[in-house]
Amino acid sequence: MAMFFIVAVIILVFLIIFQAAKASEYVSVIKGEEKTRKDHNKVNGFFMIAFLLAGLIGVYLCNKALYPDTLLAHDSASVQGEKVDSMLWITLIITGAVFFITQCVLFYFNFRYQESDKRRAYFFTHNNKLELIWTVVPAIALTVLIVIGLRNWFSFTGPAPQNALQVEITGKQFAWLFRYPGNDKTFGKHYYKLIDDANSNSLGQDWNDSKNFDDVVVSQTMYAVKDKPVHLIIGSRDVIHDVGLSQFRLKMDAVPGTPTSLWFTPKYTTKEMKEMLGNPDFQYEISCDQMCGNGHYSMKGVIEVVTQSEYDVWMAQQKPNYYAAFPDKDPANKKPQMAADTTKSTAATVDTTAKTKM
Ligand SMILES: [Cu+2]
Repeated sequence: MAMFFIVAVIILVFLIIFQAAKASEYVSVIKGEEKTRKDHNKVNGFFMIAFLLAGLIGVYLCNKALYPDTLLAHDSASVQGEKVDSMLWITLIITGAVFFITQCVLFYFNFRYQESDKRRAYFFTHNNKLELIWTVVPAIALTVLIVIGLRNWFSFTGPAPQNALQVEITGKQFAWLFRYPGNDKTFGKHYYKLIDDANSNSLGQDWNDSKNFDDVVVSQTMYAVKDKPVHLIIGSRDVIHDVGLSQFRLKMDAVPGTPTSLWFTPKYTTKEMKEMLGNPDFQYEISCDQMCGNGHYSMKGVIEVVTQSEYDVWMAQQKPNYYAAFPDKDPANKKPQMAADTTKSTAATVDTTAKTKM
């Protein structure tokens, strides 16, 4: 029933518009074409000003309503992200000013210089000076923006500081895997043909390389330290993914076969962010920013930013992936074995003693 009314209303609105247009056509025939056009010009001129005002008020209201949901409402969570924010602000200020001026002039001129019997339009063909100005000024502005952007880009993607925490991050359909280099601070070799999920080798670590023996592999959540640079070495197991770090204002493609890298310094721990935002569920999120398949939406990773001492406690609890692939090499698995042997021998001794007594 409701649907019927909606369709009926739509048809009625069309009929009214059609009839109004027809009526205005008859009026123009009676009054004369020229007079009607002049009247319409005046009305349209006022509409231009009304549209300008309504548009500017609309832009202001939309901004006011949606701004809290944008990233700019919160401070960047990384030192490098501050530079990204400042670039965004500079771009917004320049383009915003140009938008405001050109839109005001566009609509005001339509109103101010509408057709009039008192003046004739000036026929303007070409002006080299004007062409030069409106080419050179935007070119200089864009060059400045691009130079600032490139300087920042080369800094984030260039060599990381010496003390940086190294983390290798690998995207796969549909999860993130993180590898820490262990005590030797060196990642072991890995090769895609060695990938074997069934035998705890999701990154294809080469077990002939002893540097792999202490490498720690975790999934879903990676740990980073506040105020300590993190160097991400990014790769992919299958298709192109993208490490999206919105709170840190950075992102980088994860490309199979071509490692990319990025480094940044977290400014706040996860706990501090929870308090600052008043959101107990806050998490630093790694979103996949590249459409990578039907599970793309679920490819969420988490970065837990903690203090150095909390990180040390967490790292001490992690086991190298080598022990997951070869449990018999794990010293923790050997101890119970030895304990069992001791119990057995004690039992045997008791047995012998018992026999002797008999
Ligand atoms: Cu993805």
